[in-house]
This record gives sequence, C-alpha cells and structure tokens, in this order.
Amino acid sequence: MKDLTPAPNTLDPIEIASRDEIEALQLDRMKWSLAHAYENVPHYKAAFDAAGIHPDDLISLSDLAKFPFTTKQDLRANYPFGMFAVPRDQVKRIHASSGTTGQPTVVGYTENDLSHWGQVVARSLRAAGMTPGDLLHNAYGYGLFTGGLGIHLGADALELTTIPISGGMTPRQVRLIEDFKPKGITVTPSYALSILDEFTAQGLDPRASSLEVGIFGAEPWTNAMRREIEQAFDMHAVDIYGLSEVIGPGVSMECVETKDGLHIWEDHFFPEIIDPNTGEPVAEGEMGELVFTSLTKEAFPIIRYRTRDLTRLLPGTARTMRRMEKVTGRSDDMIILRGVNVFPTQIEECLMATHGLAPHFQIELSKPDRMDQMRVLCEANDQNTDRAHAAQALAAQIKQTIGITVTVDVADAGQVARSQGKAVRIVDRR
Ligand code: DLL
Repeated sequence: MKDLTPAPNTLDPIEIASRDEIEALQLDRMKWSLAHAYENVPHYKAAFDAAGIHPDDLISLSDLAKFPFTTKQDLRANYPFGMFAVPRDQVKRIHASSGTTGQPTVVGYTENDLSHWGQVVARSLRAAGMTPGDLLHNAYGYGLFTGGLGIHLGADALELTTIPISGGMTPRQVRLIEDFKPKGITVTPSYALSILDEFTAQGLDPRASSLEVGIFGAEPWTNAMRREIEQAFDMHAVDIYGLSEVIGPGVSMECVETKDGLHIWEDHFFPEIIDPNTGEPVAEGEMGELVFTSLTKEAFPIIRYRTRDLTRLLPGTARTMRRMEKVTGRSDDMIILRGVNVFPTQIEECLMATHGLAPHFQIELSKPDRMDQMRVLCEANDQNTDRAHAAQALAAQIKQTIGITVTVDVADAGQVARSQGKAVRIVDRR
C-alpha cells in the first residue's frame, strides 16, 4: 500500500492548533450556538426555561453539562420544520433519515451550513489521503440520505473529480472502477463486500484495481473487517463517522497515517460522553454514549444531542483535535441475550477470526420456549469449506470470547442478504 500521508502544509491550521486555541474558539462558538438555538427555536427556549438555565449561564465549556439533552423524540415531536432556527426560505437543502423506525427526522442547511459541511468533508477526504485532482468513486446513496450528497460537497471543496454513482447496480460499480480507475472509494463497509464479491464473480483481481483508499462509514465495522478489506483490495481502509442530526458524514474521521480512531472536527462539533443510564458525564477516557453540540450550524442547531452511539474520547495524535474510538455499536442495537450484552460488531470479530467463512453475516433472534436464542447465519468462503466444522468453530469462538451459546448456520455463497447501503445485521423474530 502506498504512503498517502497528507503534506502538513495542506491541513487547515485549526486541525493542528494548540488545545488552548481550539477551546477558546469552541467557547466563543458555543455561546453563539446556545443563544441562537434559544432565541430562534421554541423547543430550545421551552427546554432551557424548564431546566432553569439560560445561554448566558455558560461561562466555561464544562457548563454545557447543565443544559438539557435533545433526543430523537424531540426532533420527531417537531416534525417537519419545527427545529429550524432560520426562516424556511433561508434553508437551502433538506435531508432526512429513512424513517424505517418511525417518523423520519428532518434536517436543514443554510448556504453557510453547506459551506461548512463541504469543509469538514474535504478535511476528512484529505485525511484519507485524497488530494486535488484525484478521482473519487462515491457509492454512498444520493438522495435524502446525507451520505452521497455530503461526500459530494466535500469532494467538490477539495477539488476532486467525483463519480456520483450512488449505491446499487453492483456489476456497473465494478465496471466503472475498472474503466475509470478511481483512487478512492466512498461506500459503506458492507456494500464494499458486495462489490468485492462482484470482482471475483467477474473473474477480476480486486488487488489489481486502481483503488488506493476506501473511506468507510455510516455503520459500525471492526478492525478485523479493516484487515480483511485492506488485504482483499490491497488498499487503505479508513473510518468516517457522522449522523444527519449533527450534519451528515464528516463529523469525525480517521487519518490514513495512524488509523487509530477518528479525529472529531471539534471546531464545529463539541463532543461529550455520558453514562447512558444516568445522563452524567463519565470520567475522561471512559466508554459511554456520545453526545454532540453543534457550534456553527445556522438552520438546524443541535444542543447536546444523544446519538445512542457508544464510544470513548481519546487525546489527539495525528491532529490536535480529540479522537473517538471506532464506534462499537448503537445502544439500540445492543442485544441482551440471557443477561449478556452483545453487539453485532462482536459477532463480526469472531466471524473474522474463524477459518473458512466469508465476511457476510446476519443475526436472527427468536424466543422458541421463553428463552431468547441467537442464530448466526453466515457463508462459507469457498466450496471446499467443511461447513459443519466451520459452524462449530464459530460457535466455540463466540462462546469463548463473548460467553454466549448460539446456533451457527453456514449457508451457500450468496444466501446472506446483501446490503447496498447500511447492512441489516439483526432480524428480530421474538
Ligand atoms: O450514516 C452519515 C454518514 C454517511 C456517515 C456516510 C458516514 C458515511 P445517518 O443515516 O443519520 O447518517 O446515520 C447515523 O449511523 O448515529 C451511527 O449509529 C451510524 N454510523 C455512521 N457512521 C458510522 C461509523 C450517516 N463510521 C448513524 N461507524 C450514527 C459506526 C456509524 N457507526
């Protein structure tokens, strides 16, 4: 793999500014953001008043903990445009979550918001090793989902050449990678695996492709999956994180030279980690739920938003901005199996450590006789795999590392549902 470390003089100065400088900027911006939300969004005025707190009470960054949280329910209750802080005609773009679990969450952006979004995504793409003029194959979905259009904005800001292919039509994805020879690909890790299968199906060697870096996000994935993808494509695999409520992709990004967690673009998004049960901030470096406050957003300011994503904060390395550890999973995706907490990423790690299995999997939960049961459906990675043996090995690996008893079924290649965007890891039949 080529060294893609960006030249230091190409970074935004704030990415490597001193902590004092970053925190001074954050404090100024946080004061503005709290006042902006309070004065322009009835929900925030009511919530702050009810908590007996006013934006003027913020003297230091730690005072933020006195302000109330914002939850997905708050956004739903204000559907569609009730959380906007500017007149509707100043909103230049609307995005929304898919709404598969209820009412969609609607977010908006002013011209300035779009410009900032472009800047943080450009920073992220540069941290992945992309430089002006490089060709980017953007396979995140275009539309209301923030992935496709968010990456596109950043690619424009970094002056890349973008192939806006979006998700789906996998044979065509492979053909265009072969014909156009992009340097980078932006895609969910699970869809990258579908593209990988298609390379093999077409008799092509993915390691011989032009790809030098894959920028993967929108769903949890493990370091074991990173090794698998890097090995299969002979390219770097880096993690990009974000959520529509905070802006979309580009909230935090892993640097290609360190691959040690994701630097949060702290000049725009202020992170906190709380205990999901008590709502109290945890000690520095402890695991908990990630909470974000936007510092510059005009159309849709967001104050102490509970992401439900579980991670921990770490000091900066390649940048002075703090890092978040790779997201283990969402609290909503945590399975409690006979008292043991399990995340799909843990199953992924076990799968990757088991010989003879492909990286595709789905978890099925059922309750045949009042006891919860988990079945892991996966696939053999070639015809010669002894499937019964591989199933036994994975079940043993899961028992040993997670401590739960599961049933494993190893199916024929192609039997596990493939994703074209975010993978559906859990099928709950209880
Ligand atoms: O998934 C934004 C995005 C697009 C990020 C493309 C990266 C690349 P939403 O659809 O609102 O936005 O979903 C946000 O997806 O709260 C996490 O649970 C999960 N997620 C996003 N990125 C990662 C990641 C986009 N790198 C939700 N690792 C978030 C783990 C991620 N989970």
